[in-house]
Amino acid sequence: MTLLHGYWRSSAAYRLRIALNLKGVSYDQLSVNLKDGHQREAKHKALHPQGFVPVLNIDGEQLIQSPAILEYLDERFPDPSFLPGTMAERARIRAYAAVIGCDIHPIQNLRVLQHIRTEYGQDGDGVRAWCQRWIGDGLTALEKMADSDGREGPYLWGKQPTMADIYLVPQMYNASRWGVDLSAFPRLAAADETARKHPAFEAARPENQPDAPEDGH
Ligand SMILES: N[C@@H](CCC(=O)N[C@@H](CS)C(=O)NCC(=O)O)C(=O)O
Repeated sequence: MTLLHGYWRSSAAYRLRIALNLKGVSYDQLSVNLKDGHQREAKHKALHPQGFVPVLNIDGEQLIQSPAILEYLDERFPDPSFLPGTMAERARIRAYAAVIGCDIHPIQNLRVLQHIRTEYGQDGDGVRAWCQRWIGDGLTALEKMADSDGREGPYLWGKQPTMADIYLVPQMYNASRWGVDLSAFPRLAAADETARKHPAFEAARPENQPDAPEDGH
């Protein structure tokens, strides 16, 4: 049995839902309520020492860290490939993913935002300004990358979804949540819109998850 320990609004869990759907792997979900702090409970920390989601149980293994899990899934189920093309092209697709996964997402993490509130006295506006600043910075760089690559699309890298889209769509969702003006990123917005219509991405959307609250908050 494949079991995803995640949370409806977690970007990193969202990546894995998209990936599992693209690979046609069926899975059950176990919700770890981040809002109520269940990720910090001993039971969850026994699975993930950082107290994060996602965790994936697959093939009798227990995997953590979405970048590592995405690579595992791509090696285990090679078709369709998340990293098509030459070595240099694959490195470029990984670079798109890394801008989001290494540089944008970690500083929007719940525990970081909570720390900014409690230790640095920021209110909702302060936290929002932080998110907008750093998400905007990262997306500006990504838009420039997409522009200089000049790929035809309709996905971020080409005709099929790749690792770049798996990272992009959850990050764009998160950016909207923080009120980032996405019209400043036309290439990213177009790729995001295309990908969100794909059934694998559609089924992975936060609001379509069993643990999503009815009021969407
Ligand atoms: N690098 C990790 C990051 C995982 C991560 O940041 N998870 C967030 C949700 S998207 C989390 O569990 N946050 C809990 C917290 O900050 O307390 C991965 O990609 O798996």
